[in-house]
Amino acid sequence: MHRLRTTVARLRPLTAAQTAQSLSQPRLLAIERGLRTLTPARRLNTSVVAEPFLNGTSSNYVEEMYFAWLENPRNVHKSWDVFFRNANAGAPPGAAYQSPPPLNGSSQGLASVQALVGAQPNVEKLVEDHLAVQSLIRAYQVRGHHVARLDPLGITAADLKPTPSDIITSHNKLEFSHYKERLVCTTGFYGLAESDLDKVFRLPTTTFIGGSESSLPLKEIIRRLEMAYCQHIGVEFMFINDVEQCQWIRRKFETPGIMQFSLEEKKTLLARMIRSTRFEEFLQRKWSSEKRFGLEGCESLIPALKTIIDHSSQSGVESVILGMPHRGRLNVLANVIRKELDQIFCQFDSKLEAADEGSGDVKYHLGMYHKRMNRVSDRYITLSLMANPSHLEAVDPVVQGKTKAEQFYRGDTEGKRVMSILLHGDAAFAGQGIVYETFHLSDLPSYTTHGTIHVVVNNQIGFTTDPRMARSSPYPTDVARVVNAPIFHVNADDPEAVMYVCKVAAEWRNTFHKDVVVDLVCYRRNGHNEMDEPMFTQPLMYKQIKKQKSVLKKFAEKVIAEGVITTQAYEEEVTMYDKICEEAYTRSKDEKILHIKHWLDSPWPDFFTMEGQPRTMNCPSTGLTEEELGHIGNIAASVPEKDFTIHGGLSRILKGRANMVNQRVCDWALGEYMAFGSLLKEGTHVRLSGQDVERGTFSHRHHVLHDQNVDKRICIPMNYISPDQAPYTVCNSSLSEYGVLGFELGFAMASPNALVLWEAQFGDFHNTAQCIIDQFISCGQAKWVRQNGIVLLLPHGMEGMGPEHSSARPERFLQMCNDDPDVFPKLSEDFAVHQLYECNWIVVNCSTPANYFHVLRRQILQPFRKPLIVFTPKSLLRHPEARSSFDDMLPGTHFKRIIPDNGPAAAAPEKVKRIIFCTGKIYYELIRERQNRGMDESVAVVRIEQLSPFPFDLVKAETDRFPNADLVWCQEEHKNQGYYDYVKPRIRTTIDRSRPVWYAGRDPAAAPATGNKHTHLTELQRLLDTAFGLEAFSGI
Ligand SMILES: Cc1ncc(C[n+]2csc(CCOP(=O)(O)OP(=O)(O)O)c2C)c(N)n1
Repeated sequence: MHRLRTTVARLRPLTAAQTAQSLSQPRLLAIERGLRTLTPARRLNTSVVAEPFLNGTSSNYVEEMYFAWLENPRNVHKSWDVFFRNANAGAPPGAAYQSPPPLNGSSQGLASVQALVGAQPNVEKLVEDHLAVQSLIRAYQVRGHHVARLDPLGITAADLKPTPSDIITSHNKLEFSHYKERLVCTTGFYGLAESDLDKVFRLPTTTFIGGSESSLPLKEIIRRLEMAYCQHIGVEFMFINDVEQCQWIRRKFETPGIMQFSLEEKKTLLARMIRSTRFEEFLQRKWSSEKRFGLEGCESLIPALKTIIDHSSQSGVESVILGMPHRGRLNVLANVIRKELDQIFCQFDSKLEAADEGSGDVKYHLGMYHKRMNRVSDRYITLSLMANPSHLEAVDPVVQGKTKAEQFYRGDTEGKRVMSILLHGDAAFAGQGIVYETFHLSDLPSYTTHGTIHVVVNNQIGFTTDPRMARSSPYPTDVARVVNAPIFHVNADDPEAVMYVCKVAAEWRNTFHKDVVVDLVCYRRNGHNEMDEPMFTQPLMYKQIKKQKSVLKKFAEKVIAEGVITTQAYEEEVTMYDKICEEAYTRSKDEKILHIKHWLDSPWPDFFTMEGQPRTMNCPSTGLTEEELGHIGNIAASVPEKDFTIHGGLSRILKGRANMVNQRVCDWALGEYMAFGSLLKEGTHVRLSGQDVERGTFSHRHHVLHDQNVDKRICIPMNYISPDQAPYTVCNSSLSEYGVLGFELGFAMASPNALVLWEAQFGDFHNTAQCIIDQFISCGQAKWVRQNGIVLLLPHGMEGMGPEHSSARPERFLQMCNDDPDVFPKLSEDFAVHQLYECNWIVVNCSTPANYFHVLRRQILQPFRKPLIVFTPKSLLRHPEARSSFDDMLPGTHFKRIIPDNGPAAAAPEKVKRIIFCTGKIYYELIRERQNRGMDESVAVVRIEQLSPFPFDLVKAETDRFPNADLVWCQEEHKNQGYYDYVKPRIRTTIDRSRPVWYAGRDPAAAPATGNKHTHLTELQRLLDTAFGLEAFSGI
């Protein structure tokens, strides 16, 4: 198309002599992307130059045509194509030329010419034209969204790219007079001519534009395609590799007259637009200098969400879980979730005191849970908006996890009753990797929520950054293409189009149970927040925005003109809503205190008292009977089916387990089995998720047995413990930490009666999920008064494996603990449980399988929920000494916060010269070294198993027991890492600073461990020398 235009533009008169000269020489031909030399392979036959219609002025034109034809026969009109073909085929003078087909579409003239070159004219042309029409239809389906009028401001092509050349490119050309121009463009690509406009073409089965008709004139085909794909909706779906799904979408957008609304629907839409718009205006009037991240410029978000919810409720959805960023959040709370307006307004009152403990959070981060009647479906529906941090998109996997859990507990295996909706900003959707990680969970069996509806508030700016600086993809939504999610772009200034795509999105999810994206292309009327001046950075955009009529105004004018509502009725509706806001404002003045509890997104009503307190402050024994231990142990060692062939190596491992059960001992994996198995038997769901957790990174767990002869035939013995047990879920996850940990956190949020564990492959990999740890796990309760019992299993230990794979960074977790290092707490009988209740999370490093077993069980048997961080061992998994007797797991036994030294040192405590406090695996190195040095009586080694909350009471008991001993903290980690900075001030507070606390461990370092095995061993020996060198600290 462009090529042809260029050629014609260069048309200029030449003399006959010049013409002759130019024809006989190679010439330069300017082509689109630069200048290149072209020597025509074929020469214009001299006899043709003698054609009667050629003369001095037209020959240059002919020449241009000829070169264009040589480049591509489609560059020229069909009649020229035939002419040059005939001429080159040796047609005699005068015979090559045939007059072009008449504009009325008759192809007679052309047919006779084609006969000359031996073709079957009608058939060939017919086939070509039909193929061209098919290509044209397909081009609209594939690329119509490029030219749809998506931007309400009309200042940018929403996808940032120039208009494609293979479809009709002008949206305002639905009148016949414009067809000519478009067909000139189209001709180059498809070979269709203006004369074809009235020709009737058979429609392929891949289009629904015909409605009940199977053929249409080309003119009508184009008109209908433009209506379907190039108006205010841009549909991106042709990348989906499923014919049925593509057909479904085509039917939804192509069927003539499909986008129609009843009078009632239009009235509801208007009412929703009024609420959305007037809510923001009310806030602006009352609190003009408060940040609220208003929705102005995308007011149609509210009817969009309500449409999705209405249609989902009609199809049987009972619970919708939403996650969203700051933009328009208060509006969503007010007009979608239907939080009481006075509760929202009183959040603006800076004088109100907080009723709840903890930090609380700003109003545009709080969550909400609400069950209400849906007026459209006449069914109850629960809506919850998850609380979230400022970190954009971090809530995405959390929403997915909570949704999955709700589906799981309701037995909703297909996602028909519970669904999620995620809202996004355009910059965040494109920029944040967690979006991608979350998409990749969407189709995994243990993580799918059977389709999420994503709604992007695409205001074409991120804070002050333009899209062209914010992303490299054409659309902000391109990330969704990886999971074959259809993407519906829509001009948010057209509320009817918005409503329609939202209806289709809800139907899509209900039909295919797959993700779908609604991209609301809109603008932001104010700055990033209400205080910001957008003209500093986007002057032209904001000049345009200032001129932009509000969407409510435009829509109201439209429906009033259509007679849907009178001006008076419209104004009354507006006044009525303003009055609702005013009355709520007056009521909000009566509020005396702020209750964050009223903003809970995941209440656990049966778990707590009415006041939200634990029902008891006791934690029963976490031990099991001998019989239970034996039974679970036998299951752990068994292969349940006769004809199930397991790997020989695994048979040996299982036999080893059976031997342990006979000997009444547990290794680490068996201790874990006992904990999980017993909880399941007691009715608690257990879910273990993470990379390669089914087998265990260190090949110690083997919770899923694989038949060696039958593909995908597996057995999970843990699910055969007892007929009425709770189900066990163990699932290898995608290779994501941020996404999967967020997901499990969300899963744990749904119910307190589940042990949900996430295991890092190696502990240090948790840092790619740092946002979930920092923003949700460590402080979630403080900010949002909601508890969570998630367990993090973080393999940790210096095994000479290099800087990576060694440290789970205990120092980071300990640094975020909220217990005061300088205050010795008031002791009481139930001190241990109170301490747990007060803390923000529990950090343990167990040295025995029994203690690991107890701490996992305590997680469920304690009367409240706290996150639990467990530094788990690697070499201890198989260490012969790191085994526990069943005696340590029987009824009456508990988790040991510290394990005192009960060896020879304890027999004569006054003779003990040193207490070495330590945690985790270094204990085994210390006791071996102590034995080698014959110092069992002079040095006591005390294990602190629960680092946080710090066992002040028990540490005090140990320091009191050995009054003549000096105190050493020993760790294998570097001094600026590990536990030292956390334990040292707490031990000093415990002993009232009466003795120094010495350090035996590696020197400070930047990396967590050395990459050199020899250095590793030297460092280890040096720290052991220090720990047992009784003179090591004298004179310091
Ligand atoms: C992870 C993260 N990085 C940076 C920020 C700071 N920030 C807050 S809003 C914003 C712009 C977001 O733009 P967009 O996603 O388009 O949403 P909009 O505010 O335009 O609705 C940024 C960068 C943040 N909140 N979270």
